[in-house]
Amino acid sequence: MRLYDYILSPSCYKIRLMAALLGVKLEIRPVDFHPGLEHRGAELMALNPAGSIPILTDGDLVLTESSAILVYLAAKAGPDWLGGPDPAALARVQQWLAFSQRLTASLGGARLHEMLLRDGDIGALQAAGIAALRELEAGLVEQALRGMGFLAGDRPSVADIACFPYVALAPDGGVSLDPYPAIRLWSRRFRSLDGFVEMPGIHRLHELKPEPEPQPEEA
Ligand SMILES: N[C@@H](CCC(=O)N[C@@H](CS)C(=O)NCC(=O)O)C(=O)O
Repeated sequence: MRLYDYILSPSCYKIRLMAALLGVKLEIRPVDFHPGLEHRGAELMALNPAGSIPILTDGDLVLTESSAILVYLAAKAGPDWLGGPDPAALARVQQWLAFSQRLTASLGGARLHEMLLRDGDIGALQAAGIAALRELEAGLVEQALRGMGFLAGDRPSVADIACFPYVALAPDGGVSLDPYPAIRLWSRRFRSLDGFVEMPGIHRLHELKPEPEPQPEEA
């Protein structure tokens, strides 16, 4: 499977993270997103007329939209990540997958504005991002009251992967995560998962590594 990828793209990172957590190997095809705008050139527009990455190809199959790609990888290599058999959990996964696109538009837009000097009303982007973060915080608090640590259950799903990167990178767009304790706990939980991989700006939670065993004194 080949991923058209940009290292600083949170949407592409979702796919790299999912693949790593599933143990799936991807062929990475780097895209010169910035400054080259390669994703808007003829070759990539033929694969995705929407002019966005990630794009995943698997043989003749061409997939666009990060949420669809996450579902594809999970269905192939780790169906537990799809939300399980409970209809409510499955629906909750779909709800958060749809919600994740609001994070992309708001927090992602603010990040592009601040980091790549893209046009846009930064105040409006940040305000929309804050509204989305408040919703996410409320959702995670509700889940905690049900005794669940992730968006659709007591284990992570594609919904968590879809929401996590733009939230973790919110400060790049000038939006602080300080007011959201449930989000920060969820992010810590996520960053300590086995198989977690990093991207620039999102780091593994080293603090949760076990304390080193005391070494016997040298004779
Ligand atoms: N709905 C798309 C959005 C992906 C997205 O926004 N990708 C960014 C890179 S992080 C992009 O390609 N943006 C096009 C542009 O800004 O020119 C998805 O989830 O795959």
